[in-house]
Amino acid sequence: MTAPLSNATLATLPDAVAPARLRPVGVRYRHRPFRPGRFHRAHQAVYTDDALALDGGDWSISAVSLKSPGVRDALVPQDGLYTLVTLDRTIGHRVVGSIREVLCAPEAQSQVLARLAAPATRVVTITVTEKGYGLTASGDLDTANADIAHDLAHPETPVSVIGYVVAGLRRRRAAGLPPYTVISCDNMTDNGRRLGRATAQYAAALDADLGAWVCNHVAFPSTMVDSITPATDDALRQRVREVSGLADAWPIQREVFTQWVIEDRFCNGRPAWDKAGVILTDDVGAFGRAKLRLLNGPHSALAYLGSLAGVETVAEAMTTPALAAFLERLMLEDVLPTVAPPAGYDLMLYAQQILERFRNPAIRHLLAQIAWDGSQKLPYRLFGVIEDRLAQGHPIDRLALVVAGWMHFVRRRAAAGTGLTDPLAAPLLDIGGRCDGTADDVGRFLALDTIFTGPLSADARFRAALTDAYARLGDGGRDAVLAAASSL
Ligand code: CS2
Repeated sequence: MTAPLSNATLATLPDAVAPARLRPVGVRYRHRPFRPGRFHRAHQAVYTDDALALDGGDWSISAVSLKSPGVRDALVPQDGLYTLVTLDRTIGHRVVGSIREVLCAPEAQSQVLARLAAPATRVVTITVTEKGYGLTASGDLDTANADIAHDLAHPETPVSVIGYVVAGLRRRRAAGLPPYTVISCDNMTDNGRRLGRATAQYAAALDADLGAWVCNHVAFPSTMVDSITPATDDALRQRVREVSGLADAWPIQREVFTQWVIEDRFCNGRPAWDKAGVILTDDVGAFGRAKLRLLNGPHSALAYLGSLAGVETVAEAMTTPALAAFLERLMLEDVLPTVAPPAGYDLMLYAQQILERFRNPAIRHLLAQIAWDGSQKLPYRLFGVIEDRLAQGHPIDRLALVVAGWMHFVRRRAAAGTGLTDPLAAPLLDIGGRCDGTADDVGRFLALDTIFTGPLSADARFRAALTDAYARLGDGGRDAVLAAASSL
């Protein structure tokens, strides 16, 4: 039997796998991420590992998952160690050692709250995906969200991420301790500002003074995070076992490219992330918008149109001429003119690099993975672009084809009975089940005011373009989709 990866077996790792820096026992817990899932371990934990290797310091990560015990069960026996595999022309392997503790909140609530209240905890990073915050489409606290409603009624036994953050802050304030910095690492426009506002709203609903303290003392820097990170599969586990000679229950794979831009606003110190390549800046908004619009929006376009066309991965979609050419036109002609370049950026080069990353043949990034949570992703990724193009009087045919592609995707999933991974799966499948392939379908979707809010939903040009695009996609099968993509 292959021995498991752990502190005890680290020394047996071959040279090809850079061993993690061994840290002294008793290190203080200063950095605490929520949801130490795939992306946290591919990204923030690696930057932190690099910062520790380059700068020393006594930071380390105490990781909390809010729902499932899976990561804890995999990583605790491995002393928090795991293998990162980077996929490009050459494949890289390294063991990451910045995670010192993994807690599963539902089973260790008092421990999690104690960690949050500990003086040594100084930064909290959050990766819970768009749906995990409990925000309305306009970015306020969604008091109708079941977890938020629960926490407002039971603030000392929270279940939501905002509930935990505020329970920790409340204890710190009562103890006269400084707050921690709270860093959202999810793909939302102005993620820090949104999180800060919703957190302050939640805190104020519990206690007006606490709300004011959160507003005045807690830093919520906005961020842009980027690294394409396909889900872990058995092939990856097998590869790691072969290369390292050790069994890793949950290795992580990602592309070599990685980027983290953080607004330079911390209220209680930070690891030396700048030494590890993190960009600290006063204006992260431009970076975030460029990435959301030029990478995530096109990703979602491939996810829906590609899935309808029977394509499985991003790289495969990029070798399907009709889809690749459509994507390039969408990015360069529709999206790029709406993006204000971050300082020093050549947007054309940035877009070309993204296309190159999508073509990376070493990565099997499943379109089905990107297609998850469309109701949460599309508004951030595409609706702003559509609004901007309409405001400038430009056609939105290609952009509308993507939204119509998502509608067909939902309709076909409902018809096939294969379900949908989306917090709004129930209402979406209900609508999908009532679709009859006519122009009325578009109206059925547009009636969903949890997604289609604001001026766009009432814009007759948007409705007309969607209706046209929906018809263009015909039955939503491969031939119709490729023909539609080629026609625009
Ligand atoms: C993707 C992103 O799954 C998705 O929706 O668009 O996770 C994307 O891979 C990352 O944002 C890249 O940084």
